[in-house]
Amino acid sequence: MATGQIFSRNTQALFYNYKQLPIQRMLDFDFLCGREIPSVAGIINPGSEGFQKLFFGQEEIAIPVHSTVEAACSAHSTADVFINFASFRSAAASSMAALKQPTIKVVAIIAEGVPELDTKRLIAYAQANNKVIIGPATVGGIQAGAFKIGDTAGTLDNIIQCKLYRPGSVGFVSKSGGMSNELYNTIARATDGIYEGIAIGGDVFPGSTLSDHVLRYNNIPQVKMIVVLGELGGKDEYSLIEALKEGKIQKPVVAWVSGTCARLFKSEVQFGHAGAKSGGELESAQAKNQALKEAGAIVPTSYETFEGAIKETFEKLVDEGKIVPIHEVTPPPIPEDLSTAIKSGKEPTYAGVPMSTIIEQGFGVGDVISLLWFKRSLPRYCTKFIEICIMLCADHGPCVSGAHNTIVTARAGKDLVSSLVSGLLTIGPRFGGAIDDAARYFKDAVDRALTPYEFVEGMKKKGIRVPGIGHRIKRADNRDKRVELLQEYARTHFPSVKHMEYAVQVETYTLSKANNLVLNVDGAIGSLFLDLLASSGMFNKQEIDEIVEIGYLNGLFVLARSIGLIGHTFDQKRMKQPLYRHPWEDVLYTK
Ligand code: Q5B
Repeated sequence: MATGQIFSRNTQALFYNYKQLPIQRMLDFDFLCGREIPSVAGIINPGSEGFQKLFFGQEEIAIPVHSTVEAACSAHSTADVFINFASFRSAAASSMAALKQPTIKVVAIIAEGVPELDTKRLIAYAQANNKVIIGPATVGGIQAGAFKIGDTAGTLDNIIQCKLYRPGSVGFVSKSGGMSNELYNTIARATDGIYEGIAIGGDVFPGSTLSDHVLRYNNIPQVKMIVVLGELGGKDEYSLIEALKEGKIQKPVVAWVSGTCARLFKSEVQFGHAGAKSGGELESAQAKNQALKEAGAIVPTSYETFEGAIKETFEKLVDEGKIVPIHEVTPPPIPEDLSTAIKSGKEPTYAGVPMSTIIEQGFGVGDVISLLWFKRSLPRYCTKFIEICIMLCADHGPCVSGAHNTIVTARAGKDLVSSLVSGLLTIGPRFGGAIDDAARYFKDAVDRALTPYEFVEGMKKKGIRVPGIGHRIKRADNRDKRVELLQEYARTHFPSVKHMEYAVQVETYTLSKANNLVLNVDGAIGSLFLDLLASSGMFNKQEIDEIVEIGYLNGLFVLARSIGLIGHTFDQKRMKQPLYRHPWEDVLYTK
C-alpha cells in the first residue's frame, strides 16, 4: 500500500467499460475544479475502438476508446488510475490485467458481488507489487479540487454544496459509499471540508482497508484531521485500533462505527453490505467503538453527535493554529445541460478555434483545412502549401476524365450537383486519385531504403504501376508546370524534402524507360505531403501512419477539382450546349 498521495490535479484514469454518465460526471467535476486536462485519458470497451464524444466544460472532446487494457495503457502511459466499471463477472479478470500493467498504480473496482477468492488474489497481487485497490463494491473516492472516481459524491449540486471543488483539511475514509456522500456533507458543514475521501467498499475483503487510508492520510501534510466511518461486521477497524495504540497515527481521528442498532434484533442481522453482519461480539459496533475510544480516537456517543465531535476537533485545531482557514473560491457556473447550452447560441468552432478568430486573424482555406481535417493549426508555410495544392489542381482543362464526365452530365440536362458528382466519381487510381497510393508506396520505399531501381522493378514484378508516375500528355520535354511550382515552393519553405527528392530519383529512372513516365501532380503532392507531415514537427509517427493509411490526401484533389468541375457545369449551361454524343470510332466496342 502506498504511503501518501495517490491522486493529484494531474491524475488521469483509464475507464473500463463505457458508461457515459460516470465519465461525464468526472469531466464535469474537472471543469468545476479548473483542471487543465481531463481526468479520463481513455476508455476501454472490449471489442470496440475509436472515440467517444464527451464534454470537458463547454468544449466537446473525443476520448480514445481501446479494445484492450494493454492497448489503453500503452497509449496513455501517464494514466495511473484504472476505474473498473465491469460487472461482477468480469471485474476480477480485468482488474488483474490492469494491476499487471506497470503504468497502473491504483485500481478502483465498482462491482458488487466479486467472488471473495478472486478478490483475495487481487489483494495478494496488489500487495506484492505495491499497488492500491479501492473496492470492490465501492463508489470510489475523491481528492477535493483534484480528481474523482466515477459517481463519487453524486451530482454537481451536491459537489458544490459539499465544497468538493477545492481541498479542505480532512481525510475521510468509510466503508459505505452511500454514507460517504452523507459525510462529505456533514464534514463540509462542520469543518473547512474534505481533502480526500475514500469509500473502501462493503465487501468482507476490501482491497484496501480503513487503516491503510488512515495511515496514508497521516503522511499527507495537507490532511490535518481524520474522520472514519466504520460499520459492524468484520475486524477491519481493529487494524486501525492497533495502529492507534502503536502510536503510528499522530493526527486526531474522529471515528464512529455504525450498526449499534443490531443488538435490538434477536437473531443475526445482515445489513446492506456483504461484510455488514452482526457476527460475534468483537464485530459489534459497540465493541469497535469502545476499542477505538480506548485506543485514542475521538468517538461520539451516537451517530447524531458525530458531527459535533468533528466540529469540535476541527475548531480546536484552528484555535491551536494548526489549521489556517482556507481562502474560499467560487466554482465556475456549469450549465445544467451542457449539450443544450452548446447548441444555444455559442459561436461555432473549427477544432476549438472560434469563427471570429478565423476571420479576425486572417486565416486562409489552408488553415481551415488543417483545422477540420488534421484537427490542429499548422504553421503558415504548411497551410500555404495546402492552398497551393488546391489552386493548382482546381482545373486541368475540359478534356481530362473528370471534366469530361461533368460536361457530359451537364449537357444531358442534369443539375449542378449531379454534374459535379459525375465528374468527382471519375477520380481514382488513374485520374487524380493516386495521391494517397503515391504517398503510401513512396513512404514504404523510403522507410525500407529501396533504391529507385529496386522500387520500380519491385512494383513491375507485382504488376502495379507506380502511383504518381506517368501522364497522358506530360513528357520529359513537356514538364507539368504544377509539379515544378510545388517543388520550388517546398524546396524554399520545407525543412526537408527527402520524400520528394526520392520521387525525383524514381522519375529519373522511369524516364529512362519511357518519356511520359514523369513525376505527375499526384506523385508530387503525395511525396511532398509526406515531407510536410514528417518535417513540420506537428505530427507523431503514429499520426503520420494513420493519415497515410486512412488516405487523407486524395481529399486535396477532390476538393480542388470540385472548383473546376463546378465551373465546367456552369460553362455548359451558360453556352446552352446540347446533349453530348461521343464519336463511335473512339470507343473500343465489341459485340
Ligand atoms: N507505365 C497516368 O498512362 C497513366 C506507369 C508505367 C510504371 C507507371 C499512368 C498511370 C499511375 C497513376 C497516376 C495520376 C494512366 C495521373 C492525373 C491528374 C491530371 C490528369 C490529366 C489532371 C497514364 C504506357 C507504358 C506501359 C505502362 C507504363 C505507365 N504508367 N510504368 N509506372 N506509373 N500512372 N495517376 O499514358 O511496357 O508499354 O506496357 O496509371 O499517377 O490524373 O491531366 O489528364 O490534373 O487532371 O495511358 O493531371 O501513367 O500510359 O497506360 O499506355 O502505359 O508505360 O506499363 O508500359 P498512359 P499507358 P508498356 S495525374
